[in-house]
Amino acid sequence: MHSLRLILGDQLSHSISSLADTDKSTDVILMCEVWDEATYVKHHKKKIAFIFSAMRHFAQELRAKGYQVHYTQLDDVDNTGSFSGEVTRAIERFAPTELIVTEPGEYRVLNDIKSWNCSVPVQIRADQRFLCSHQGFTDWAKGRKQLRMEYFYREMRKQYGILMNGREPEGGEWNYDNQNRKPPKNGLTIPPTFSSTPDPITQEVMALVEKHFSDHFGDLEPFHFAVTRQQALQALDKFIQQRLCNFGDYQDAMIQGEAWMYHSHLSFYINCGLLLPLECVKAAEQAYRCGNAPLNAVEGFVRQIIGWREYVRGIYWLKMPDYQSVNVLEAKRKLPALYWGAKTRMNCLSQCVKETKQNAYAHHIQRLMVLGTFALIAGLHPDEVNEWYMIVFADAYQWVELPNVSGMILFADGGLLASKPYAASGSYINKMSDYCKGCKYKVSKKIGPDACPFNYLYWDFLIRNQAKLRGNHRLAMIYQTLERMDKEKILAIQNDSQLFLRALGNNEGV
Ligand code: FAD
Ligand code: DLZ
Ligand code: SF4
Repeated sequence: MHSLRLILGDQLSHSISSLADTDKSTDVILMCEVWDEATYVKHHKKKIAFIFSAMRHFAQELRAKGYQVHYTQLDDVDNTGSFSGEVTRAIERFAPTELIVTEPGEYRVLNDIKSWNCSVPVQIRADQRFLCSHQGFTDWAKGRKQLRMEYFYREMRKQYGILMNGREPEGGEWNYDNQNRKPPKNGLTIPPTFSSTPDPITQEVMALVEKHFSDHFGDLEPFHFAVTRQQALQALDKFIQQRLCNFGDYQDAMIQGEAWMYHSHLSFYINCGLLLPLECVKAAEQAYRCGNAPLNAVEGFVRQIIGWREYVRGIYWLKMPDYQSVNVLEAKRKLPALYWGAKTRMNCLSQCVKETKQNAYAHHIQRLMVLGTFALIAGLHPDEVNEWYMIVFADAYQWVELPNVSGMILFADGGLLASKPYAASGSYINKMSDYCKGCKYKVSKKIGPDACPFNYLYWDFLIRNQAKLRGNHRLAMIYQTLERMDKEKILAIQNDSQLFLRALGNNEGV
């Protein structure tokens, strides 16, 4: 009895369940770069280079540990271009008695695997890198009217004993956001993010990406992501030592030209398996226990990982496949060219898209409150927005991207994930960033040709969706304000919005 073990590009963990109990003398590990995965959406060039380089380094590490690894490179002449094709070829070549794989992160790939007409039995193992199993999440969700992240998060804290003082949360509170989220102040010194120099493996992959994917969005160079576990551990250490202490305070802040702020920039590594979520959380807790980072920062970071990250994955598997077609607000608009870097006078969007193109990264508030809020209030179709988010970020996999986009930013699930839409006028961006200072539009103006488009689109969104949102008790005060607004102002808002959205739709440059 010997097995073939398939390891996917986001399963690069030595502790992955598909590697457990491998007999190194008989079993074969299969890894493959396939055209289908690189092009089912046209991923950012940096994302493809990152995944391929990390895969090749991982294969090298496995070989050094004595595993027999069969690795298909993208331009190998026999490469069939799909997982099923590569698995079929490997089965013919190695004649295993069984195929073993850890469940894929995405529904699309799981469906694909289940449809394979394999000549050997396929064993699909649970992905134990996540802290909450599918069954665990289903049990938690069962019978609840609302699936609020905050309550799920508390369960995770208790279950894993993270930041706990016996049965009580460390410091007496579960959440310290009232101390977080300060606007940016002048003179902050932000430590640079982790940076590595491309080695020959990465250089080879970069040449491959340039050759085959030059028409994909994004800058390939400079490339400085970690591509091995050892480098990813250095990136984690750098965050813990240099940025964690300010993570909470400036979590929501945006500064012109500062793409990385005090965020961790670890999602790429956690999502592809180079880092494990629990080890990141424990490293942060350790920093707190040693007095090297304040509780508000550490709790905030822990919540993102064992709270939000696990929660969105739970929602994804609970609600797929229907979740990928939700569109409760019936948004219809196509994605405008400015998301691909077309010139816009809106400085906030221009900055966030520019940084995304350079880095295959934008931090959470840029994704949520600039790129996301605009997509919501401009009424962009969820399919268009989901595809864009899948393409442009190096950490994007559907299990995490879809709930954040359709649930968190677009309210397309009708409030399953967020209790109200994250719609906002320009004043939020003005409070949390210095973008408005360099903008052609005036954030203080509500209507007129030089008024900030977020200002009138915000009200227009509420007016357009009144029938669906009026009953949301968290929007009650806003709708009362709208009811008191004089008719002329409402007409001016609608008129400006129409003109703006028409120009946006025609890609006329707004
Ligand atoms: P930090 O701010 O340092 O946070 C620490 C970690 O917490 C992250 O590395 C990540 O693992 C986790 N995390 C934080 N927020 C979330 C969240 N909302 N959902 C899940 N995990 C979270 N994250 C992805 O990993 N892939 C995506 O494709 C993705 N798409 C997003 C789309 C939208 C519209 C929004 C609003 C958020 C999205 N996020 C996504 C969540 C979040 O923005 C990123 O995880 C984060 O910006 C990554 O940067 P970081 O590692 O510096 O995170
Ligand atoms: C993101 C990605 C890309 C671009 N290419 C590959 C690939 O060629 N081979 C591979 O095994 N994985 C790749 N990945 C990651 C997969 O998309 C990821 O494993 C699935 O989405 C998980 O469901
Ligand atoms: Fe963005 Fe409006 Fe500020 Fe310009 S004025 S940067 S469009 S929020």
